[in-house]
Amino acid sequence: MVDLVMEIQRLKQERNAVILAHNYQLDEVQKVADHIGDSFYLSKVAANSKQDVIVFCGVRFMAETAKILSPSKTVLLPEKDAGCPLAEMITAEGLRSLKSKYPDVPVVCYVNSSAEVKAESDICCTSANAVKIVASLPGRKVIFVPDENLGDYIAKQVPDKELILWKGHCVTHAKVKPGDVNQVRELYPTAKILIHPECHPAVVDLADFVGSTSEIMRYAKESSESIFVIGTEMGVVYTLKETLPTKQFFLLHPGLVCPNMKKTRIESVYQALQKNQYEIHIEAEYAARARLTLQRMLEVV
Ligand code: CIZ
Repeated sequence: MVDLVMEIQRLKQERNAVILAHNYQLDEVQKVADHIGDSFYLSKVAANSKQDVIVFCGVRFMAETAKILSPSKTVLLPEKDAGCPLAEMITAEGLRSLKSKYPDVPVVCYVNSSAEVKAESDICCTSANAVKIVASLPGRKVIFVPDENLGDYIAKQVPDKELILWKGHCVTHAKVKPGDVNQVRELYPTAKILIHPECHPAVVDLADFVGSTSEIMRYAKESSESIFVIGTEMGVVYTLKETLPTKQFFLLHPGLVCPNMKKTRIESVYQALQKNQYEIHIEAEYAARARLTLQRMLEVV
């Protein structure tokens, strides 16, 4: 039987490739990755990497972001159907129609969006820098797409802004209800409950800490507490258990499993390197504008 880990290492050398894995990837994929992190961190790694080939273990918008920022590199998404329902909740046409109702209002798009939607926006953001990006814009009104839960969270952090929100949401984070938080508080009264801002506002209101995946991980590392309940995708619990073995981590809700993130298996990574699949191409028509939207974000944070 082929030792996939060894074969992946061999192909990586042969093809001068780097493997990037999002925090939400399966344990077996994180184990063969050269870098693990959120989409923003991984895109910066991709842009600065010396390798010719980037295998992006995540979902489509993440691999697209890496390609937009590194146009001369070959970017591979190991599972071609690994999409993001949230990113698919808005189209460029829908955004153009919203913009026509609010001329001159700047548009911030969450990184969970297609290249076409990015091209139609003024500046991009991730959950780690969304508050800073919105606060940096001139004027009172801001159009924020496509995650209305994250938008609601930002609006509360930047009260001098009026956010015009698109009605999109992450179907995985939306599974958590306030009752789930109350239940775990009873079960683990000393635990700190760390929640992603893609959860519903009524859930976010009950958190001890709200943050992106990288912020949740930093909080758990720096905290003097030892028990944590994690309100984001279960891949983060895997990384936390690996990196902080003396602390205890529990998943807030059993449904916090993104089926698209879990499509990528170690076999998919092997096939990606062996067959050069599935290569990301961005239409020239909107690649340059999408790059500007991402570069503006990089200038602020
Ligand atoms: O930006 C990312 O990678 C996502 C989708 C979530 C997060 O909080 O890291």
